Amino acid sequence: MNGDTAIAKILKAEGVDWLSCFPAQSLISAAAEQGIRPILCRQERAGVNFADGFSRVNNGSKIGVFTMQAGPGAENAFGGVAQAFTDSVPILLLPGSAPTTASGIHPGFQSVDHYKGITKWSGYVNHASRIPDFMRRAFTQLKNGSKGPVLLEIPQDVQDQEFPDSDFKYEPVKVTKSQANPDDVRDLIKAILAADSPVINAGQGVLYGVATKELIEFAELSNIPVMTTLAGKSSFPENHALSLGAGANSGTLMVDHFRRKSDLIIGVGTSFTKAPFSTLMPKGTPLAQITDSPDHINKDYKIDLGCVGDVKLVLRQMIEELKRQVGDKGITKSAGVADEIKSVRDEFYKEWTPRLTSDEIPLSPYRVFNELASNVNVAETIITHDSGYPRDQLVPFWKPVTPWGYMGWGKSTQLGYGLGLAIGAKIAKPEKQVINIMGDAAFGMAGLDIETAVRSKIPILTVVLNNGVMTNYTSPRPYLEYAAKEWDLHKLGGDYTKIAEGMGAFSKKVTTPDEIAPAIREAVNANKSGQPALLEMMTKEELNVPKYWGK
Ligand SMILES: Cc1ncc(C[n+]2csc(CCOP(=O)(O)OP(=O)(O)O)c2C)c(N)n1
Ligand SMILES: [Mg+2]
Repeated sequence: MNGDTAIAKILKAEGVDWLSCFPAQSLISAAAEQGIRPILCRQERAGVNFADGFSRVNNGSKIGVFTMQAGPGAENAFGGVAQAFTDSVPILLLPGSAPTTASGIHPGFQSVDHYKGITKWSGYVNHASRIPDFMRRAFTQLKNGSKGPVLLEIPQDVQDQEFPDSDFKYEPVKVTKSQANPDDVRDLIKAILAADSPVINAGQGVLYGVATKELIEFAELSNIPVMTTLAGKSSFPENHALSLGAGANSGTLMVDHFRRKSDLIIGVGTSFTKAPFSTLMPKGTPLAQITDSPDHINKDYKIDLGCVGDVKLVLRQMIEELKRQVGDKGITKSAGVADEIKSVRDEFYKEWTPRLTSDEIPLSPYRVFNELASNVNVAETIITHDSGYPRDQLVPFWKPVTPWGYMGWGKSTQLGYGLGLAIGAKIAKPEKQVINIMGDAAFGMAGLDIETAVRSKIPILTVVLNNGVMTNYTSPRPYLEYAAKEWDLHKLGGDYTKIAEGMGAFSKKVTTPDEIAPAIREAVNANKSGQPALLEMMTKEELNVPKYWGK
């Protein structure tokens, strides 16, 4: 067999049943011959984003794969891979490469070198018979330990190279997991019992570790309120009495109230990464951390108590240890905590309900989100934001109740990423209503891949908040202040309803509040009939976001 067939057979063996791609790349046909559906994107960054969204909502148990040509294809995918790297998403990248006889010479783009800084692991395959070994290494990196993109650079002559069928042996990689040191778990539980106001901060490790059930059990047993990180949003149901919602750049008053008074913050499945879109932990509050990677401990914060192991297994250990120390009924001392959360939540909604129910024209983005939540089945929805104000405004108010009901992202936050994520999520979970919310600048970066969704019958709903500007890029923020005054540099134009229609999507422009709900219902029906949809909400530039920290 040749190299391409070997790769395709291995992908199939690893459970890959579709391939995100852009030609010229001979692997695409070879994969299709093995029954792997190719989905062709309009540009490589988006193609990488499809693979990314797919891996996410599959908890990394199924891997999104992207393949592209040598040179421009490999170069143009860079942004998507960088974003997946910052968010630690396991995806497999298979760029083409110059023939082995021409590699390593300017101006050839040597992916294995250039991608080194934004992949968890990368390899260069110089002989077709080595493909099974390299693919085994790649899938081992993808499935085990901390997550991240993995790249295998395979030159065209190696893709074409024949080798004996008898040299082809491949068994899918098994996932290996470990528990934490029992002494660490004992000390953690002792510290939790000694604390007056502990708070759990749940990260995306809970989602990837499929540990929501265990997290709920532990939170209930210990009566500890749960906030999530941005990437961890939806790892704990936000309709639960112990839920505080998410803390990102913006977040809820409940997160602020409890993080301020906490005397122990327990990070579960989080790297505790300091980033512009994560909530800073209060200075001086002791931190405990449960993570599958020792590299996370003491990375950005001093960690007082660490437990390294698979999050689900460690939570089980914690449940057992808590019962051992206090009995099967758990803790009763902080019985009033749910009431306290409720009263802060009431205060939070008292402050924001006028915006969530606003009749303003142009529309308030908050009203749009509120109408969305009332007109879709939240439990059967996967939603994601885009960068800019759509993220900061959606995160505090969308209340996911199932794992991956919200795809939170953004260590880096590339405009337009949410559209590709939504497409990947819909490929993974066709039965779900998948929605991406994007600003008008974000649309400009990625909007043409709606045509991919149409052509490939991936019916997602895109909501564009068209406020005609990049919010807050003029005064009081300094980025464009003078340039905006002189040149209107923050203003954008475009009729996104017409553009979407031109790509074959259902589309509608919404200008008044009473039109929002019927338009959502029409769009959802279009999705149900297999057609992607775009709703262009004519919104105002809304500067207010719930952000209590830093005040
Ligand atoms: C690729 C990329 N370039 C620049 C930025 C910085 N950035 C963040 S939000 C934003 C403007 C977003 O405007 P829009 O999409 O219209 O959303 P709005 O905030 O107006 O609702 C910019 C330029 C980015 N996130 N990504
Ligand atoms: Mg805008």
